[in-house]
Amino acid sequence: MKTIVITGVTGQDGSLMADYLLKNTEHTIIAGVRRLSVKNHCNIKHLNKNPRFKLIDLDITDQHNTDKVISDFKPDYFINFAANSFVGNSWTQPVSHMTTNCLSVLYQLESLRKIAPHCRYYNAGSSEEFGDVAYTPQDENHPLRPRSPYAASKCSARHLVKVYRESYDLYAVQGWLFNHEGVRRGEEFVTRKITKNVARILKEFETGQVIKPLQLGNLDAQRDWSDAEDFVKGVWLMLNQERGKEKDYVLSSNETHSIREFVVEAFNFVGFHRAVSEWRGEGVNEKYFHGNDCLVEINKDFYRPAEVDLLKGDSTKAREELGWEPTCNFIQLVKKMVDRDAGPVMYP
Ligand code: NDP
Ligand code: GDR
Repeated sequence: MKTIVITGVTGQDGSLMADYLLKNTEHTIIAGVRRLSVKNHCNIKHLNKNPRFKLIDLDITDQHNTDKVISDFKPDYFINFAANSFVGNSWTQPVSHMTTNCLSVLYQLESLRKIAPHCRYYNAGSSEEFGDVAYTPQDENHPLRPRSPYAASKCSARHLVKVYRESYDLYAVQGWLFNHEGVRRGEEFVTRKITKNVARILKEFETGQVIKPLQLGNLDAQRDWSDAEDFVKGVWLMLNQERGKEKDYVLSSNETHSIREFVVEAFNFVGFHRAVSEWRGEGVNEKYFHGNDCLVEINKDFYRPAEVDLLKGDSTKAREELGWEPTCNFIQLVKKMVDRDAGPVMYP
């Protein structure tokens, strides 16, 4: 039985990783949470009484706190999912992104090097590191070309992980995970924002209220979306490679879809069928209509100062070398999220 520290456990990936490990291993989870004035433990409240799930205070930007946790528990695995993870916010809080997503990684690596060098370490890397992409699909050899302070912080962390792996023979890896979503996704990310608003608009339509259109930014950005539940398995496989041969891998669906496609499919599932709905207008004046009802409009406040236009991964290596395989495709993912937010009953 091993001891595993997971950070970011109140978020999507950390909570799913805790569920996955509690179900599939006998290990004990030390779950780091930071103190907030109002608790946001909805993703982990079902684990409250599990004797193998122990909550501890861990703000990853506090070096002393990090040292103390690593010293107290001398973990076998340390999985760092905690981050300032919203790209759109990284232009207004760049220092916070760099501190949380990069400097904290350095605290963890330094602490592990000194106190628990046997520990296997994972830091959450991102397809955002590929940025203004040089080629498609993006694989492990793609250059790092960040387009946001968030992406720059993840690239910097990646360099640190590599340096510590090579300098101190630590087992330290950082995957490149393409977008992964699900019913625990935060509501400001575009997929969940869409499915939550589809549910609201359906209700307004059914009850004869005036429909308040969903407001979005750049509809033409393309993303490689997967189910987060598939990805935590991939992370665990990355953490359990043969010692000395550990590598960083891309996890992706190997497909790409635009925000526009996600919108169409999500509305289609609740009965605003694509056959009787249409996009009208151009640029900031573009709108999505179902008959005379406007469902979506553009608000340029959601445009970003610099955009990552196209992400499409190539996870061949992870599939061949780790034996990892995603189980949920794009349409199944949209349906799963719409079903959760709008209910499974299709509007005729
Ligand atoms: P979420 O935004 O859902 O979760 C982020 C977590 O980090 C929350 O639990 C948050 O805690 C915690 N956190 C933030 N700051 C601190 C801090 N100073 N100390 C302790 N905890 C903190 O992110 P995801 O689960 O979606 O992503 C997990 C990781 O994977 C992140 O590093 C993200 O950047 C990366 N990633 C995600 C992808 C995705 O598509 N989901 C793709 C590629 C990479 P609190 O609840 O207190 O705010
Ligand atoms: P992303 O996810 O930036 O890819 O980062 P997000 O869902 O925020 O944006 C995806 C794309 O949608 C466009 N977009 C909008 N985005 C949001 N949030 N809100 C809108 O209204 C909107 N309209 C259009 C964006 O411009 C963008 O092109 C996620 C995070 O989980 C990161 O932590 C992770 O590293 C990457 O995925 C891989």
